[in-house]
Amino acid sequence: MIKYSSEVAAAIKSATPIVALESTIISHGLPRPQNLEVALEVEKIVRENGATPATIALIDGVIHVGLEADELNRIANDDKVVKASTRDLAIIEATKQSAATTVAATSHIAHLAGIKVFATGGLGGVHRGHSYDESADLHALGEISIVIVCAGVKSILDVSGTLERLESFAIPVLGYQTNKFPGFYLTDSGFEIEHRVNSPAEIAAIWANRIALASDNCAIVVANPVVNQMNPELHDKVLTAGLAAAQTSHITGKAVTPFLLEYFHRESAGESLRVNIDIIKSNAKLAAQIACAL
Ligand code: PSU
Ligand code: MN
Repeated sequence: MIKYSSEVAAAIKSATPIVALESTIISHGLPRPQNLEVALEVEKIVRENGATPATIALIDGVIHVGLEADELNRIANDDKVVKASTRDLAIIEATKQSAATTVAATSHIAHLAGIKVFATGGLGGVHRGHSYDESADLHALGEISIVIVCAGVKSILDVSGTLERLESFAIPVLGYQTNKFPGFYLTDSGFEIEHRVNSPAEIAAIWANRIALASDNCAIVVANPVVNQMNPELHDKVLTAGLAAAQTSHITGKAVTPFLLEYFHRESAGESLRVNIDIIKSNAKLAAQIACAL
């Protein structure tokens, strides 16, 4: 049921490290034409750090683990590409649509393919003011054993509520060289994290221990703070206006996150875009290092 790119197929055969990459950030998270440039650059960073990139998506109903150049181009530029969560996968396959996969869906497919490390920008979580709008990312990560490298949860979310839900699902959260939970566009969300790790080797040791102990079968969240953060005043101003705009425009369901990200990129005059690109590049690098250490 899975089509592997030639590069990923070779990596599986030779049992060399692989990093899964999601595709919703390409189709629905970043504007054109930067989205394709960033997707290619991120794959390059994974290679330069000793691992093979496996960008995951569905093309004409077929699950792809690793995309060839024309396929990546399609995910970046075809308006018909939909955003798929885990619940959509069987439907997209049956109806032969093309879809980009969220953190939830990408983790599921990566796990099917035996990939242990995954890089994204920011996790989905609990939305502000809507306790029933909770990303399926959280539920998926509660059930899938994978290391996910992110810059915390997106700052458009209720960060404290999301941290509580991560605790409910018993998902371990590791601060990478920090005890401050990162705030996606911001280096520090204002919340503490108990556990700090300082190297990929330490993460590999934790991974080995949990297997030996059979203690947990869910994801490990590695929270990697962005170095050059967005101006916090600009961030808060755009966020307040964006949340109000989402409400007056009656944006619901899976459109909420893409709407807010696009609002940010437009209203911050590219400042949030710069930071989002930094985030995904830095996370891809760390994910490759972790994949090698595992
Ligand atoms: N990180 C980014 N940009 C994104 C996403 C993550 O920097 O666009 C995507 C991921 O695919 C994540 C999704 O799973 O946003 C969350 O969507 P929702 O809130 O609808 O679950
Ligand atoms: Mn939602």
